[in-house]
Amino acid sequence: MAKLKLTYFDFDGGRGEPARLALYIGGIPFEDQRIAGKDWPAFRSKTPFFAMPTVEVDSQVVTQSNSINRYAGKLAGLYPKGDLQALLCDEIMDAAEDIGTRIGQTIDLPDDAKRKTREELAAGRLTRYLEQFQAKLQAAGGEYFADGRLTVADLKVFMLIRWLRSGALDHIPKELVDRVAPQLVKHFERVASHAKVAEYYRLRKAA
Ligand SMILES: N[C@@H](CCC(=O)N[C@@H](CS)C(=O)NCC(=O)O)C(=O)O
Repeated sequence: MAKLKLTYFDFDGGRGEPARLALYIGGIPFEDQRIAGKDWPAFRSKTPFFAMPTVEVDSQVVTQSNSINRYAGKLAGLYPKGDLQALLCDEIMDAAEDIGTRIGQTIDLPDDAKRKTREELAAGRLTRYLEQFQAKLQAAGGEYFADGRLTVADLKVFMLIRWLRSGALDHIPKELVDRVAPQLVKHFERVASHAKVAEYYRLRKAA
């Protein structure tokens, strides 16, 4: 088996976390390289596109979180084999990436612009995305987004919902998901209580 090194910021979330989780769930050995924020400016130029996550497969460095998620998902048995289910899985991951990127773009805005942009997002596009995620979850049977089982799409949405409900995002009400898409909260709880996901965070907490 190829030697894997997954590199991302040193926190349990964000674009790098679904692949970490997928590899852990699948029992795939990998080096979990975590870059502290203070080391990022020096590390940045070592990455192909000045960004993380990256995955090193033997000595080849590859970028793009959803590409990495698909790869990790295939290794871990968390990516659909059928073309249509794979399409559904990809759609959800890319939509989560779209809305996550829009929220991320507000982080460094000055206070007034941040408030305005986030309030508009919360009332408009973000609500729309959450409603659509919920509708697509329901259309897929209500439990998982694709293939009738846990896939990397569920892990990607899990991270997004955890972020939105954490209260870390000023001007985006942390109750928004519960209010507009309660089935996504149930989905979040379903993923959080998956035996390997729960074990992963128990071990992280103890580390
Ligand atoms: N399209 C890329 C975006 C990667 C990206 O922007 N990563 C952020 C962290 S989540 C980053 O490295 N930010 C640091 C910077 O841009 O200086 C992907 O999906 O992996």
